[in-house]
Amino acid sequence: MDRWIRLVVIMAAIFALAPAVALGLRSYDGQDYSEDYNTVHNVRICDKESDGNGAYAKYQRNGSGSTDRVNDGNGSASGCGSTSYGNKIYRHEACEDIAFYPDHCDQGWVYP
Ligand SMILES: [Ca+2]
Ligand SMILES: [Ca+2]
Repeated sequence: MDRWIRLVVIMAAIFALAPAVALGLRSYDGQDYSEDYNTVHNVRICDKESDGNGAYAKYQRNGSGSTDRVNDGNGSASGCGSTSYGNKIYRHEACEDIAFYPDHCDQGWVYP
């Protein structure tokens, strides 16, 4: 196949996938991730590593200058920690709490 046609096909496939990605934007810290849901009104934090470091998400809501935090209360056991419903989430990021060291946030802020 001509390489330009191949490129167009690949680009079309990427655009076709875009709406599904926009439903919940994730910020990863290793395998742990924060994710918005409920049309960007909530954030969940999912601890996916049995590393003893508690995963949490930092987030800000539209109309609020403050940064809040939600923990995955049961660590890497199944189930995620979630915020309550509120103003739309402006940005969020997944981090983990590391004893005696600065906390760790791989990917940084995402803006749903
Ligand atoms: Ca972790
Ligand atoms: Ca959990």
